[in-house]
Amino acid sequence: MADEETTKIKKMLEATFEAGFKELAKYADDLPDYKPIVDYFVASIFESKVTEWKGYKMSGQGFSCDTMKWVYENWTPWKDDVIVASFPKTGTTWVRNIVAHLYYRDNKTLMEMVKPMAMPHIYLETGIPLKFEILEKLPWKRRIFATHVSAPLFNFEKVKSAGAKVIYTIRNPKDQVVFWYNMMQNFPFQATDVNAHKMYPKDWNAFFEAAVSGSQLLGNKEGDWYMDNILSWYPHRNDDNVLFVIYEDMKRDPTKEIKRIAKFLGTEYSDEVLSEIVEATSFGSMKKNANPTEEFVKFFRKGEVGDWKNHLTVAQSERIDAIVKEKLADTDIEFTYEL
Ligand code: PPS
Repeated sequence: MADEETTKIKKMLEATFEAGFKELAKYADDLPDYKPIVDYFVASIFESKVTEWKGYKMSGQGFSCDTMKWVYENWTPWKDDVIVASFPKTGTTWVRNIVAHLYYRDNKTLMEMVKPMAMPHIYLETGIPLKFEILEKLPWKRRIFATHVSAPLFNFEKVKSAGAKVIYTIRNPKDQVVFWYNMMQNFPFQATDVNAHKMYPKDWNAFFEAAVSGSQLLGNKEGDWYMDNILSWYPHRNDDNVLFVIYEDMKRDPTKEIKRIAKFLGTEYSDEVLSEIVEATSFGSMKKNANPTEEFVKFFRKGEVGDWKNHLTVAQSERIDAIVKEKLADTDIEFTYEL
């Protein structure tokens, strides 16, 4: 990427993240200086740095094993905080938005705070720990976070004893890899960022290979892919404070699934209100309401089930079938590849 273009994007990202902080600062009296978070985050998007903890690795885009280790050891959630756990691109943002509507719909201020509560705050493992100091000063009683890490990096005991809840989302891996490819094409990696180019090649076939062979470091062990992330969370599926949600089920019957989430959170609403929430969290509404970072990476792409048929070769599709069969043999998970 040319220097001029890099500087332009850098400035745009800095301005976007700073604007998010300024927006949040309206709701708190004395926010600490947030510049170090912005600087860290922007640098990490442009030049990925591999971090490692317990044999699990993360690389760039604001994600850091150092931050996750800090979270594991030092951060305690609040009662009824929700953490949406997922492998990337499986419905995290949709579920976070549903929870936001269920939790905040009667409070205008909290609803306003949802949009700036975006990157670099939302993932437990993004940014630097200073962000938690900032979030603690804001006037919400229940927060909504996300995480992409494998379960061993997540402090279940602490989360449970604090009374916080976890929603784990699952989506069929063929649509997942297609979305992931499309989004990563919009990332402004530097030509010198060898690591990022190895993990996210421009060529579709090479990208597919990097994904399924576990070369992308997203809080996993090298060689582990999406199925290993599922396997790590699967033993917790029946924990009292954990709910598994399936993207394709939400597409098939959003009212039913939103009702299930509402019940899990203890926030039951009338059918009329639920249908308002279904509408407010539909793909069309969320796309219209996208924040600047989401617009930048063209985040709301299609939101469909089965788009993989336009991208995967027969061999690639069969490769995923074989991995799923091998890895998930001892689970009751069955993916839905078309509706
Ligand atoms: S991330 O970056 O990991 O948080 O991505 P994630 O939110 O998990 O997944 C992004 C995909 O979810 C789609 N999406 C939705 N689909 C249907 N309805 C709603 N409301 C919705 N919101 C987000 C988003 O468009 C990405 O999928 P694709 O298929 O690429 O469009």
